[in-house]
Amino acid sequence: MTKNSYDVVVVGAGFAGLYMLHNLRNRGFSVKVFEAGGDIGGTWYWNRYPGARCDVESLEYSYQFSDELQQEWVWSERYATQGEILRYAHHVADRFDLRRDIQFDTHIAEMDFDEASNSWKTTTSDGETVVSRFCVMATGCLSSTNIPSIEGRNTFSGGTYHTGNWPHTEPDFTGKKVGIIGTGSSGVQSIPLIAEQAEHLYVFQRTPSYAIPAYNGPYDPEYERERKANYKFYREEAKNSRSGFLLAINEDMAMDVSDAERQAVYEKRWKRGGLTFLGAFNDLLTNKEANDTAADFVRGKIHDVVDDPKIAEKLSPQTVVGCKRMCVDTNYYQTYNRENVTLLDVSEQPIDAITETGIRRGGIEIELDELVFATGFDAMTGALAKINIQGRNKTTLKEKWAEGAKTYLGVAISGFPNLFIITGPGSPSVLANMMPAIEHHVEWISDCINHCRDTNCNRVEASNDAEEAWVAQTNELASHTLFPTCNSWYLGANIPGKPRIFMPYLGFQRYLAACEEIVNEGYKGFSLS
Ligand code: N01
Repeated sequence: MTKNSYDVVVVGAGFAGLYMLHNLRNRGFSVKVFEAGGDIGGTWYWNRYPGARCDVESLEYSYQFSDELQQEWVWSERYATQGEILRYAHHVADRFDLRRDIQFDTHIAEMDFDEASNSWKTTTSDGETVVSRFCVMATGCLSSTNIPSIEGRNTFSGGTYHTGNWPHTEPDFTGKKVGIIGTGSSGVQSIPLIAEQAEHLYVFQRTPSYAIPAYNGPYDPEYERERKANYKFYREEAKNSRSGFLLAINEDMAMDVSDAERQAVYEKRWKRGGLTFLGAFNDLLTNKEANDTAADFVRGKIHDVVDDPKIAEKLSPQTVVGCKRMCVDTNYYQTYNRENVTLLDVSEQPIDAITETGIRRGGIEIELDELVFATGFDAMTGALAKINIQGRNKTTLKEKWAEGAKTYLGVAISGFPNLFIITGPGSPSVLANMMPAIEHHVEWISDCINHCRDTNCNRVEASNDAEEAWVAQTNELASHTLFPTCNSWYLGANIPGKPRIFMPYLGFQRYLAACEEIVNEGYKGFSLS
């Protein structure tokens, strides 16, 4: 007979689910992990589009819970490819013998809390049920793909793809007319490579992105040796930062220095490449005047690279830099100098419809053989919303979050006892380096479950008051920044009808301190019974 009762059920076998399993298992808990994909890896299992890479440096985008692991794994490049990151995930799963507790190709349909027994019943879409005292949602922040409802969407007769659900057999675009909708990070990474293969690539851009060159390349062995020798120091430094990675934020204010000094700082950051550009000055995300100087600098770089000034202008964002996540690119702007690439501005002239043979825009049909959606995700809440989660008093999470996601610490939800989320809305998650953010949550949740076992408690639940105060604080922190000024997925603004509420908690170090304090004060804001 199959076992159907566990201490903990974990949903998702990406980096969060894998470490959750390992950590709980080490503490003697019985754990069952369900994964919708055919294998481990989460984001890196699904996002296998051409050019998919991490925009955080490899030596930082990796687990630190095992020193042997971090010493033995050798990253080949500054920014690892999707394939290399997935190989790393496989190495972790093999090293810690994780697969035996993971059930693949399994979607979770329903989760119901039973108040009498203080346990959850989890039901798969095949009708299999398991019971557990605790559930941990490791379902990811960017895992529920968004395909916009453009008229005629399902009538296209060629191949259609979403970057976040890319086929395992690589499509061959050779000799094909390809259309791509979307110019966020996924579009920016895939467009240069698709353009190299396709006969012609049509890019449908609604809002241009700011992209900073990656200057990717192999790691200098000496740099890697030094980093690894001092990993403890660098990991601590990152924890004591705003974002969980080594952005090296310049404490100067942009408007306190001369124009020439400012330009020199931007130039230096630009030459280093990557997201550290945003750390050029301390006030880039709080002072619009300061931000404008960074925006002007990037726009100038776009004009330097793109031959046709009209195309350069269309590619130049007018929004706040960093308000949407910046992209890290390789040859993105250069791609628009190719003769087989056409940029179509759909903010000026929207798409009328997708047709059987292409895309109609302004009454003119652009014939396509293949269509790629690089249109992003229903971020942070989308994957949870797909599961019918029913807490106390038969209230569903969908009902609870109808006006916007509310959590305590981004980890727990009032009315949903014994349920935890890894990197949920209300935690730094997507505005931090995901790996330390995940590890911190896993360890915090595991400590909490362990504490419950030690103190014979059967139910852990966030109080409504603590949750309200946390949501207010999350919004308050965002209100002092420029983040709420654009229609980003951080606000849910990319999904029609989604309540507009700033979801990530700003400040990694501040967040870690808050979580620690809550534990030190006897799990303040939680009731344990
Ligand atoms: O998605 P996005 P993404 N008609 O939401 C456009 C992470 N990530 O998959 O801005 C026309 O950023 C939309 O236009 P607009 C990273 O955190 C990381 O690219 O809404 N266009 C936008 O251009 C990132 O931020 C890496 O006007 C439509 C695009 O689609 C996050 O994932 C790599 C449209 C969506 O951009 C999401 O990135 C990849 C419509 N109806 C992703 N609807 C790394 O490097 C949407 N768009 C680690």
